[in-house]
Amino acid sequence: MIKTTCAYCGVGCGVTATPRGDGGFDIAGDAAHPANQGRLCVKGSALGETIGLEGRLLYPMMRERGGDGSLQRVAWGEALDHVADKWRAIIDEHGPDAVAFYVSGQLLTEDYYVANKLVKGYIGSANIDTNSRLCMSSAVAGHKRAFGEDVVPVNYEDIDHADMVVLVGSNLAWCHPILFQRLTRAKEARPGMKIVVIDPRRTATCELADLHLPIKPGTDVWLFNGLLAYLSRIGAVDAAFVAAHTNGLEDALAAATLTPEEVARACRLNLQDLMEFYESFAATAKVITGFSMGVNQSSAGTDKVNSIINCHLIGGRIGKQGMGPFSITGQPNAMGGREVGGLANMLAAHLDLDNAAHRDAVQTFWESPRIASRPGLKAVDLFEAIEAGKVKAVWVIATNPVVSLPNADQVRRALERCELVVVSDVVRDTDTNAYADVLLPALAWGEKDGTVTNSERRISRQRPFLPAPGEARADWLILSQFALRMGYDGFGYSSAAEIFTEHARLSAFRNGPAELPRAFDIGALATLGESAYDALLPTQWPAPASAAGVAAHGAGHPFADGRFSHADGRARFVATVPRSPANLPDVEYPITLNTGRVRDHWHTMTRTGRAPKLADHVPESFIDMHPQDALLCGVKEGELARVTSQWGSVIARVQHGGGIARGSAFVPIHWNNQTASDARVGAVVNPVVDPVSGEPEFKHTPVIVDRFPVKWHGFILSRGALQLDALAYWTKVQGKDFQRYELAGRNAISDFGQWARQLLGIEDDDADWLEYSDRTSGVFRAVHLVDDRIAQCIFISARPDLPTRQWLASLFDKPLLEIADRAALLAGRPIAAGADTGPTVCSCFGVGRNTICNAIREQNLTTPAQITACVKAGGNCGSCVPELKKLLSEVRVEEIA
Ligand SMILES: Nc1nc2c(c(=O)[nH]1)N[C@H]1C(S)=C(S)[C@@H](COP(=O)(O)OP(=O)(O)OC[C@H]3O[C@@H](n4cnc5c(=O)[nH]c(N)nc54)[C@H](O)[C@@H]3O)O[C@H]1N2
Ligand SMILES: Nc1nc2c(c(=O)[nH]1)N[C@H]1C(S)=C(S)[C@@H](COP(=O)(O)OP(=O)(O)OC[C@H]3O[C@@H](n4cnc5c(=O)[nH]c(N)nc54)[C@H](O)[C@@H]3O)O[C@H]1N2
Ligand code: SF4
Ligand SMILES: [Mo]
Repeated sequence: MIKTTCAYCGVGCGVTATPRGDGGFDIAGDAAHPANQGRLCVKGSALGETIGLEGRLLYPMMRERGGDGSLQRVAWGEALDHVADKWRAIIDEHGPDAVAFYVSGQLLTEDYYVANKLVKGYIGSANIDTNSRLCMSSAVAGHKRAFGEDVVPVNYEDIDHADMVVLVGSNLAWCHPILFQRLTRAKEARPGMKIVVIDPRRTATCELADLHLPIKPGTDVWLFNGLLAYLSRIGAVDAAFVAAHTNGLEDALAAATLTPEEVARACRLNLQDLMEFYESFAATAKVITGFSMGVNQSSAGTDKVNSIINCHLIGGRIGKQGMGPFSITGQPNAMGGREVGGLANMLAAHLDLDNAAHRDAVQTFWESPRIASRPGLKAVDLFEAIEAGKVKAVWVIATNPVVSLPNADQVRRALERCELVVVSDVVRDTDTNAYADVLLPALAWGEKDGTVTNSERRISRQRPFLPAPGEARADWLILSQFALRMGYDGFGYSSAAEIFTEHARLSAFRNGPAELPRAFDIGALATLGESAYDALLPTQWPAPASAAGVAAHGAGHPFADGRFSHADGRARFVATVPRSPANLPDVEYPITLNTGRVRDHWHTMTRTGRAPKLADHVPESFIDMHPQDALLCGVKEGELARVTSQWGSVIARVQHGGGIARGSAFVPIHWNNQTASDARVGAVVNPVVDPVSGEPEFKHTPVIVDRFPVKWHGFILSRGALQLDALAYWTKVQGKDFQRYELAGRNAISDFGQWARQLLGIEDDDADWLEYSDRTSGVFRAVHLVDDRIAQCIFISARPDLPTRQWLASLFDKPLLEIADRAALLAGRPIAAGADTGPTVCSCFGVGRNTICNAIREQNLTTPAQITACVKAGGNCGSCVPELKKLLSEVRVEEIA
């Protein structure tokens, strides 16, 4: 059994991988890991389904020059020589700022450290930015302004002690499920604990809330300025703390003059609810304010962060048990990236680019020939500079910018134009890889070896339990081998441990009270040998080398003594003047598009997209909007809509989730050209960024929603993959033993049978093929059998009222199709009662909505635990429990009605 850390979110759960004997691994939660104590959410539980080699990038590839432009397999030496030659030539001719790296919070700390050392210390530019710019950069900037250093001053354990938890712009139930479960348990143990959710949508997280404030998008600064003013007015101030440990309260208050009435109006909130929030906050000492992308991803993101921190500083609610402003990080190593200075405006080890003493410290430590002296380009600016031809070579590592950046069609244009695009990835086909001149195969989760840091500053090991496949290499090794070809010394690493200890040494370098003091100090880990590194237990920083520091591992709170990292030791209140999102809806684009995540998918789906267990919860991209807005736009639930902004457009299926206010709509971020014909929502998103952090305003783009008229709707389940690009609309998910495609077309079909056989790639006239066709109603159903087993089936209808896919999916498991199944297939509905289980709610046990609702009705169930006892749903990872609660109340409402 190998202990490692989950590949996904910033909770950083410990995972065990136990070989099964059939080549597979059983993945379970690590009971000894402090982040999760043995629990895993649905994505973590399905990790075992994502480690197969199908679709993996296994060899270096280069685009053939002169030939047909396709990617051809090459040897590592040839690929790296080519990249180094071009890189050197471009630097020689145009200077070091003409090349750039765009990396990721999914790199291990060791990979990240090497990339930053290479760029900032050897190439001598700071043109290395990361997808954390899209994610955490506003939190980083807010922390630096307030504390003088990017430090998250909260531990998970604080949740167990808090009397109030405020979640701002965080869908914790879906995005950090294990933390959400911890919060749920804390609330169960102490029901008096108050939970407030501040989110324009009524998300699954709201199921746990005592109070949901459906804030008008983008107005959080008004809300927290109003809170600051209120706390000051009623005297809910820790005057001693403010006097001894902070600066700037007067200025912050001067910018926060609104009355609660004015705030309620600006934020479109009910005054009573607003006062309930303000009064509870004022009356509670132990408050945690957790915030995530609804705060960071805004053109006022940094101010949102500081307006929250201000409210903690005024009452001294920081640095002590059960309280503090808590930036909940997204990616598994968002925090490690910050430690190594992953952003274009940072240096390694929490040192600053724009400080000569800091630059000297880093350069001296590295013994490097150069050190970057001015910030590099931030992500959005970087891709603009590429399109403008100013940056001529870019190396993208562990991120998929053609999907995930705003104005994503611009990113495509930039990469098309760029002289040299190098991409290191683990899968062969992504929307970004399509633009690569050189593709380099990296080791994936389960193969790679190193460390990640989670949201509570805890460093954990990711350990390999699978052999390196094909010729894939560790990202740090690829970069080191490139560096050696560039003639740089300082990259002769032979293991991840060597890199980690160098990083740990740098964190302690000149890190004393009289030198360049910073809270980030892991000097205690600087002397780990290979075996101690291998055995490293999850360790929280600060972890300085001094005995006292070691003793304090994981126990303390940063800033517990009231000393912050600014030169004068004081925290800063920041005056935050409220301002509206940069692009507001208007007559042409009347609806505000909000984007974010769904429970069972991770980003661009390169990994979660492979797990059948994760496929059914949300099988297709959608646009969630208010029924009245839908009516005005002329679109109907279940039909397709085109969502268009000034920047681009996508197609999505209309849905009324019930949780969205008028004037807003929500589209998930996950679908892209690999999984759908036209669902890459990044193309729609405006490229406006926060002026301080450079983080894009992903949550706020004015759009118009129109009908996407089609003549027919349909779906296919097929054991083999199909090429459907000719259709107006398709989207696919991975089922167990089949691919599921949803389809729609704009052309009338004259001969269904012939058309369908062609679409499914059936050439054999004698194929075992059953079909039913009703031309007048536009209904067509057909099934293709091979050896009496179902191989493919296709269902078409003029309306989107197609039979349930869950029942058909179950037929793929059968060793042979019985007569009843064949009849049912052609009839388009299951013969057996209860076979239509409805859309999946519990992914672990594949339990559908109909099954759960029937059980609630028939057995009079009233709690999620009873549902679990009855139909298993919720009994494994618990990620669906908020949805079970919602179904319980829906059935209750139905019964009352
Ligand atoms: N299942 C799943 N989990 C994930 C990920 C994933 O892809 N899938 N990704 C991980 C990563 S990298 C990240 S960064 C995190 C993100 O985790 P979260 O930030 O929790 O997730 P999001 O869905 O991006 O956005 C959170 C909420 O912000 C709300 N919001 C939008 N505008 C505003 C506003 O103006 N004010 C306020 N207060 N709220 C607003 C949205 O309605 C949304 O519900 O999740 C991590 N965990
Ligand atoms: N509209 C909108 N856009 C958003 C957001 C939003 O809320 N709305 N959220 C933003 C946020 S917070 C984030 S974090 C980003 C995420 O966006 P991305 O980083 O673009 O998304 P991923 O799918 O995680 O991309 C990771 C890539 O790295 C590859 N990979 C995985 N492991 C490794 C490895 O070890 N080595 C290498 N070399 N490659 C690897 C994967 O196959 C995949 O292609 O999206 C951002 N974009
Ligand atoms: S909460 Fe889920 S996705 Fe996040 S680290 Fe834990 S198991 Fe992985
Ligand atoms: Mo993120």
